[in-house]
Amino acid sequence: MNNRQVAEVFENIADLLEVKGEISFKVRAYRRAAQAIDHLPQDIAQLSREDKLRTVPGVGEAIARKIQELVDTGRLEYYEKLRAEFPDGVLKLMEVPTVGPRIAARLHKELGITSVDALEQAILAGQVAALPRLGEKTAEKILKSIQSLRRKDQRIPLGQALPVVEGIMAALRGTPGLYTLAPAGSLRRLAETVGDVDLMGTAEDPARVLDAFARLPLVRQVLVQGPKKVSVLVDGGLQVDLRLVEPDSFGSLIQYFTGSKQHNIMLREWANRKGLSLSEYGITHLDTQELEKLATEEAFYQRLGLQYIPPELREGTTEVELAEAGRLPRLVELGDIAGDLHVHSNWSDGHASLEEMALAAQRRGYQYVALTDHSAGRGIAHGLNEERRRQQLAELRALDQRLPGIRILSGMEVDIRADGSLDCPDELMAQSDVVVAAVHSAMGQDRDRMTARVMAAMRSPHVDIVAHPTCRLLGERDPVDIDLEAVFQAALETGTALEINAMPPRLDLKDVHARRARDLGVKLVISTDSHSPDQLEFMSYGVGVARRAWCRPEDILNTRPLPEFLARLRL
Ligand code: DGT
Ligand code: CA
Ligand code: CA
Repeated sequence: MNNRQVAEVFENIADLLEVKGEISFKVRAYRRAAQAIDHLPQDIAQLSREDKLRTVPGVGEAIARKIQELVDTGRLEYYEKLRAEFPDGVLKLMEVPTVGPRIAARLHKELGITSVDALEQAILAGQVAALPRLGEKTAEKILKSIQSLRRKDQRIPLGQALPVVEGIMAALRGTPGLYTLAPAGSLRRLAETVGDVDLMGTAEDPARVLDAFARLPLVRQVLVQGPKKVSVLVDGGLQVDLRLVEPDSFGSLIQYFTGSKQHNIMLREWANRKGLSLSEYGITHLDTQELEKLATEEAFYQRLGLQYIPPELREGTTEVELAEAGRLPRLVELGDIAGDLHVHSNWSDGHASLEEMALAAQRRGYQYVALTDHSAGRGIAHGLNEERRRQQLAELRALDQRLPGIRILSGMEVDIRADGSLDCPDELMAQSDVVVAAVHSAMGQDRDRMTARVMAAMRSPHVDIVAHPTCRLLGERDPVDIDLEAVFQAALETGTALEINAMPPRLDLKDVHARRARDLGVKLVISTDSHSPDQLEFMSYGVGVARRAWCRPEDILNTRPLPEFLARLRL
């Protein structure tokens, strides 16, 4: 157990004792110990093994014994017993930010409330406001924080949140006296969904900027307005917080609020061991208690003696240790992408001509693009039969001759039928530069059949890439049941590449799966699956997934120049 985890147990004990109405010095003792452990420069487990726990301020005989039990066994009998005295819901009540132990205790004792739902009902029925010394205002505040907690459960796909945030930033950019404005939180880390949006900034006149923000036309409701921070709900239900600070501490602010929480915890523990304590205000030197402010995030990480850690890597895995060793990878960037390998035209279910799609790719500066209309089996997608494919191929070749500076590859998206066969004659696939295979039907198959089905397609010598391998649609359709580990092995054996589909509702492979595939050495491509010219822009979402998967340019096949790309695709 690490220091944070041990500290958390003692915080919970203090909370529960307070709910129980225990004498306050006992509660305070646990809180003080939790605090001390949380800010301890040394490893608590180590101190316990060396029998030096009593050197920690606030740790007496009784707490020392509890720490020892906790780090030796991973559990604490006293804590388990204490927890058993309360229905689970009471601890849950305290997850509502405005409900502390004292209020939780009263809600439990005086109204018999043991769940957040019941609390909401009681507030709406006026029971909470009627409690002595609680009142209308507190009840209202609690209700608001319950609602905000609920909204956080309904996470919004990045593809919906990002355009809204870009709109807000563009609208605010001209505000007089605004110096900097930047997103933080999960949005900046390009997580696939966001709970809420955290914007950070600096301004000459914060009040004026916060006012302008609260008055934006898309703001539906102002939740909280203070001198440094405003929280609003915008159309579509997204919560957006804007926080402003002095320019000299912007670096620590944006670092803190970019998170992730796990990254911050890991970083804080690491810093504690160096005698430093981190917060949104800066870096505090524990020996002198002196606070050092940081204007930029680069300076923040540099001051800690770490390589700059890109936001996409800040998930609390191995990024801190690798940054310390100077071994973070150079992550793939949008500018590294040399071509798009999954693009549709109005020959199948796309909305634009081959030429319009090719021109859009050319405008993006790509060296190549594969036009991959559907094969005939895709009835609904108006797939190409042999005759139409021949006509389309002629047009593709003419286009390739005509357009300078970009190579138009002739591709197909071939359907993987329920039995694992491909819905396209071998000779048509053989004439294609790039064959993308994908599942579009019978998605309810069990794991064994689905896995065998995709692996069968990978064994075809014509299939170069498996597109959107799990078929999930964020918030709409669960991934198919498939053994990805087996698929990765098959990809290695057959040399088939797997796609990171960049369509915002797909992002498939997703970050953690793409990272695993990358670690195994599976070939990866990033493609947009565009059905209109503007959708080629989705490439940035796919690059975001690849970055979260720790991919370097060399891990992504379509960063390679054309000859190398074609050679490696066929390997
Ligand atoms: P979200 O909004 O659920 O998609 O995820 P985030 O990561 O944006 O989380 P959010 O909005 O609750 O907080 C923004 C950042 O603030 C978070 O990534 C790290 C930091 N933060 C928030 N609460 C805590 C905390 O209790 N401890 C630490 N160390 N950092 C926190
Ligand atoms: Ca957030
Ligand atoms: Ca937030």
